[in-house]
Amino acid sequence: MEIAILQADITTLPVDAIVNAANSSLLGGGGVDGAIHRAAGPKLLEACREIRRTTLPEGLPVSQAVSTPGFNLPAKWVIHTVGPNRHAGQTDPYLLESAFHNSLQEAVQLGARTIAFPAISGGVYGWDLEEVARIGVETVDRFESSLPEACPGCLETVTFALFSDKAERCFREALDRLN
Ligand code: AR6
Repeated sequence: MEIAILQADITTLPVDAIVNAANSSLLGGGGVDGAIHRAAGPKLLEACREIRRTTLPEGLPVSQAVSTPGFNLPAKWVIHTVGPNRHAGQTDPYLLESAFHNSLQEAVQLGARTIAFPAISGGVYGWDLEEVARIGVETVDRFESSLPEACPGCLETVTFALFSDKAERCFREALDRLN
C-alpha cells in the first residue's frame, strides 16, 4: 500500500473515497466539511439527513465513520468521521487514531482502492498538526500491517490531502520518520 502526501483541495481528487472531517450532526459545517458539501451538492446533505433519520438519530459519535455516495464529487464515496474536539476536552490520542482507523475500515468495506484523508481535527477542532500527522501516518501504517498479505480489492493508495504548507510539511516529516 502506498502512502502519498499532497497539497491539494480534497474535493478535487479522483479517488474512490474521500474522508470528511465532519461533526456529530452530519449536517455540514465549515472547513473541509463545508467544502465537501459545496462540491458534492445538496444531495449529500439529503443523504446525511437520511442517515440521521434512520440509523443515527443521536448523531455520529466521535471516532466513528459512516459513508455516503460522493454525488457531484469526483470521488465515488464520502466517508464521514468525527475527530475529537480539543476545545471540548477531547484530548485522548486514541480518539483521533480511531477516527483514522474506522475510516480505513469503512473504505475496505466499501471496496475502495484509493482513499484521501484531510488533517482530521487539525483545524477548528484545535489539534496540533504535528500530532495529527504522526497519528494519521502511524495509524495507516499499522492498518496496513493488519491486512492479510493477499488482499484482492484492498486499499492500494492512501493519500493525505493537505491544504496548507504547514500541514503538508508536518505530514511529510511524519512519513519520513516512519520510513
Ligand atoms: N481540502 C483539504 N483540506 C482542507 C480543505 C479542503 N478543501 N478545507 C480545509 N482543509 P477542519 P476539524 C483543512 O476545521 O478540525 C467543521 O466545521 C484545514 O486547513 O475542516 O476536524 C466540521 O463541521 C485543516 O488543516 O476540521 C466540524 O464542526 C483540516 O482540513 C469541525 O469543522 C481540518 O480542519 C471539524 O474540525
